[in-house]
Amino acid sequence: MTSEARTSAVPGRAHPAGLPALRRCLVMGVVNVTPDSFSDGGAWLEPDAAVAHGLRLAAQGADIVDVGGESTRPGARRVGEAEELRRIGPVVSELAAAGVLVSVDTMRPAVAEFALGAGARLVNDISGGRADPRLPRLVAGAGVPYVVAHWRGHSRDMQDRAVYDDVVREVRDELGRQVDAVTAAGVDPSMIIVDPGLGFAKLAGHNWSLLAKLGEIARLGGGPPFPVLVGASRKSFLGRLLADAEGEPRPAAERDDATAAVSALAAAAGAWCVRVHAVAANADAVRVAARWRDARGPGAG
Ligand code: PMM
Repeated sequence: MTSEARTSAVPGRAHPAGLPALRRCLVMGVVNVTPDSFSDGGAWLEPDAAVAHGLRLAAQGADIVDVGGESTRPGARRVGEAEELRRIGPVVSELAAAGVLVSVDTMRPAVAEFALGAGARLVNDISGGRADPRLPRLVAGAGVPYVVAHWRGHSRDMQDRAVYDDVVREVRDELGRQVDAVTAAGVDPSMIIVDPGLGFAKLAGHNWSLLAKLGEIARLGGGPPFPVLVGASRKSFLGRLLADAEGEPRPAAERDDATAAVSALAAAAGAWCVRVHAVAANADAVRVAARWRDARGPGAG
């Protein structure tokens, strides 16, 4: 047993049942089975390529592999349910059969239901229960962990909704109401993971403000803090930060070092999981952060 493979949770932090309880931030590797995702669209559209990629991410240290069949990049139109199912079906089935801990990235009950039946163990709903209220009911019935992200509307026009006076307070309040709604639908609060939804109805400055206040995002309602998932990987606010002298944003494929820096900082601040495209560097980053937290002692982050 390695020093991190203990069953005890990080003190004061919840670990949803059925997911690894490690003394470090988890790493979720991304497999987008889409032609049009902003960072890796088209790369894993063929089922065999997607499965091979998921297995590679697991071998590189992904604790969870997140499989999605619908792009949510700003401006994206929705894909049909049958097409989403066709994309993710064989990939979820084969990865789960190979022993990978699979999550399904979907807003659709039928897609989640298929994926759970095929062995997925976590539902990642970027709409946090808002796109289809039947999804939280399905998750409640299945008794699986549920990622509830802050969300204001579908990708097509979501950036028109990126208007805040105080982004941390408003995201916290709105996410709190989303959590109330999914618990009212029957989801056990101990199975909820919250997510600030970076880039979803948020401009660059909003994302930075939320990252700087992850602890506040975790504390919704009066109970213990919720585990927080952070999805910063390759997002455009990193490209903008690293723009060249002409102001041209750094391309998505060249944002992995910056992503690992965010992962280290988020994990040191107490994030429960980072969702990333390039697993190896981020798996190292969360281990650095865990050691950093240990050295700082109790009460850190
Ligand atoms: N971001 C994307 C997709 N799914 N899920 C969660 N929980 N959090 C996120 O921030 C998130 C997500 C968009 O990124 P991608 O197109 O590179 O997958």
